[in-house]
Amino acid sequence: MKRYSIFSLARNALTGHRDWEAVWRSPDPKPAYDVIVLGAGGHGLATAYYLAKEHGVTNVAVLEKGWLGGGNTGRNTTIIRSNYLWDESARIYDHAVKLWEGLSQELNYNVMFSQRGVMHLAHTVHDLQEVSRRSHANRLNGVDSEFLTTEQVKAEEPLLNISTNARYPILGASIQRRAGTARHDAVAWGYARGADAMGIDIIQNCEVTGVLTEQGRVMGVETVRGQIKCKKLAVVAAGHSSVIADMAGFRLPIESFPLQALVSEPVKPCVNTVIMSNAVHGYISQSDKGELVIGAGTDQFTSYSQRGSFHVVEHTLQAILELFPSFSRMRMLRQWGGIVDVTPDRSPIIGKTPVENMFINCGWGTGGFKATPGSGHVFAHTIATGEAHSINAPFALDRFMSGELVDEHGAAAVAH
Ligand code: FAD
Ligand code: PYC
Repeated sequence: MKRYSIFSLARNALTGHRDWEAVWRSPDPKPAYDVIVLGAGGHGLATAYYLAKEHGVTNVAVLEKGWLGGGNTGRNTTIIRSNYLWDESARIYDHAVKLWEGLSQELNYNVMFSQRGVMHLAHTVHDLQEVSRRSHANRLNGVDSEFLTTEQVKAEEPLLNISTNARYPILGASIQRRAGTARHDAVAWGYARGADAMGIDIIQNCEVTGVLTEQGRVMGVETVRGQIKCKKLAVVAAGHSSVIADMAGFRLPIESFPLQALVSEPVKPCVNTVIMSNAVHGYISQSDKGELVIGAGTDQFTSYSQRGSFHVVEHTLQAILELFPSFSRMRMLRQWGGIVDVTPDRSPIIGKTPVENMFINCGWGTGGFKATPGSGHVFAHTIATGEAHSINAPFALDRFMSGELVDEHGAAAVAH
């Protein structure tokens, strides 16, 4: 890898960056690959990276209809935590947190993982019961969690309104201190650079328009750049997963909804942790640039629009102002939406499909960013060996036939 001095950075800035070496190649597709990964979000790129790194599978193409990281990976609010209720979830999300802890070193790329803590506020007796039940369950699974009183919450976040006259007074909170945030784009870029360096072809502007099958087995894909054959196909298309499944002739228990977020103008550091509240229905953190990063639940209607409805933004800001009245004069800078793929039990689907050698990783809904490294890691194992890793075995598609659901509605923390 070429290194640049401060002088060459300045020279490049003044000459239109003409001499900069691209961080990854932009190859033409080959006629055939051992594995095609469909979707260059964080999960797809991590899958490709671990296929090469841990399984020596390098004859791989990652096909992306837009630009890499331009889907939910580049649109999310970057909250990372592993405080889910059930053992199965604790295992997969904490596997991811452990990988996050070493990811900047692993990729030699600063993903800005910041373990600033994630708080879940409790405003009612029911909230207190839910938060403490989950906290106990977390600790039994080796996932750190503490309970905070109202005063301890205030000490963490001095700007929070703890008045007992509030519509939803703050009665306490749980906090996971190993949880936090990371830089979303950097995760995609770090994995892309690492995968490319091991020989994987990342092909952007290459939409998959059809799945080729013969006698129930995947043979390749039809794309806007022609047909590409493959021995194995790994679909990691988030909000478009059911569109791809439809191309291959099967249905997924997935609904796609817009999920929105917004950021304020930058201000000096004033929010220390990530604060989530199910009762008022909003969450907030502060980026390293100083912007307040704000979001809430999904829109009510299924859609493939990456914008979302205006009243959801209004509702979200009302919720944030209940928690932080002093933000009432902040100005909002940007708002956007992504398309999230929601399963009936709010847990992901990772594993085989009814089509032989076609694998799927989807259904992360509003909460898959946090799982990116862990998801890619176990999915690569599943693709390379043809068998589920013990961590992703409970998340097979057939749980919707057997009824062995992993119900994480409560821990999803964002209503959907
Ligand atoms: P994506 O990044 O969406 O990647 C899928 C890729 O597939 C896309 O790039 C898409 O263009 C490509 N694709 C689709 N169809 C085709 C096709 N036919 N051909 C080729 N390519 C195709 N999660 C958290 O853990 N914490 C959060 O704080 C959080 N906040 C969120 C806030 C918002 C506003 C949104 C929208 C989501 C949030 N999420 C959060 C969820 C998280 O963003 C996703 O679960 C996660 O990023 C999914 O990653 P992915 O790689 O599977 O999907
Ligand atoms: O899963 O923690 C989460 C989350 C926060 C915001 C959106 N998703």
